[in-house]
Amino acid sequence: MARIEDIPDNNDVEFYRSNGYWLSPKLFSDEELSEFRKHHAMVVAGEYETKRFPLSRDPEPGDTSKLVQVNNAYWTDATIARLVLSPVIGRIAAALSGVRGIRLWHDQLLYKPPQSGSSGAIGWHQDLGYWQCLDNDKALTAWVALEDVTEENGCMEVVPGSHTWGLLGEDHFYQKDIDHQKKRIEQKTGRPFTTKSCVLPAGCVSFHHCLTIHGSRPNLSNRPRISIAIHLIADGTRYRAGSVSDDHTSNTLRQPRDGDTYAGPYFPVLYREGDTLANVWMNSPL
Ligand SMILES: O=C(O)CCC(=O)C(=O)O
Repeated sequence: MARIEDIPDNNDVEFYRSNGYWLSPKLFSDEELSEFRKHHAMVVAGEYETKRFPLSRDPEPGDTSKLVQVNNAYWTDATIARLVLSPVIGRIAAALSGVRGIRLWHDQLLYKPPQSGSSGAIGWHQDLGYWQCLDNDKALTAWVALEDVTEENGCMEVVPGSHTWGLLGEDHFYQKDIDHQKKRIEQKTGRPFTTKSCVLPAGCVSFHHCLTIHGSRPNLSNRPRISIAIHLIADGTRYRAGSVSDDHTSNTLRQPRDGDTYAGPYFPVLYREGDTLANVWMNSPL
């Protein structure tokens, strides 16, 4: 088994660059996973350990009848913060996207209820469609499976290679009829839309490029799908004013001016080239 320091290797990086996604081996121990699941459940229930609220959430605590999304859940809970700011995830993300440092853009804790019906589906989209305020396309997402994620419980699906198709303007996170949407994108691009299911054992992480088309189907199982998406940007990424994403919630944290770098405590560093594990944490004030 590869040592964690040797992940990703050159083949993994090559795979990510050609396909726009990559699935990691298990990065977290069973003990860590059990802690993460406990704190994930607390956040879903609205029990905020730090007494701080997340940046946003939908629906409010108490309602788990549909997909629950909590943005910047790491503000609310120290254990979730340890996961979201994981230097290992930062180092892997930097290697895959070929950058020298990685900052958090925002996190998104997800709970897809059992037997979700179509309310658990996530429409096909490219993340950059929502992040057009970023001045580059080096952003990526680390999606952490806290339980085994399968086709039955509505794993994420990606369209390999679609990160090279450009920005399509077809972003419908809340679209529930994803097969209809798929046909429309096929007609628009004239390209075959083949998907790959990101089936992940608990503790594994999928990484996807911000232009990779992805979405997911309902949870057909009797257990919730438990995960967290960690959205990441290259250190040095700047705000590009005047795009349709000016109102992205991360821009409401401060009033950026065109060309401002996303930096400071709202966009903590997960990893910088040359960091040791000890000083990564020094660089990551909450
Ligand atoms: O959780 C899913 O099925 C999709 C998540 C997603 O859209 C993302 O992480 O960017």
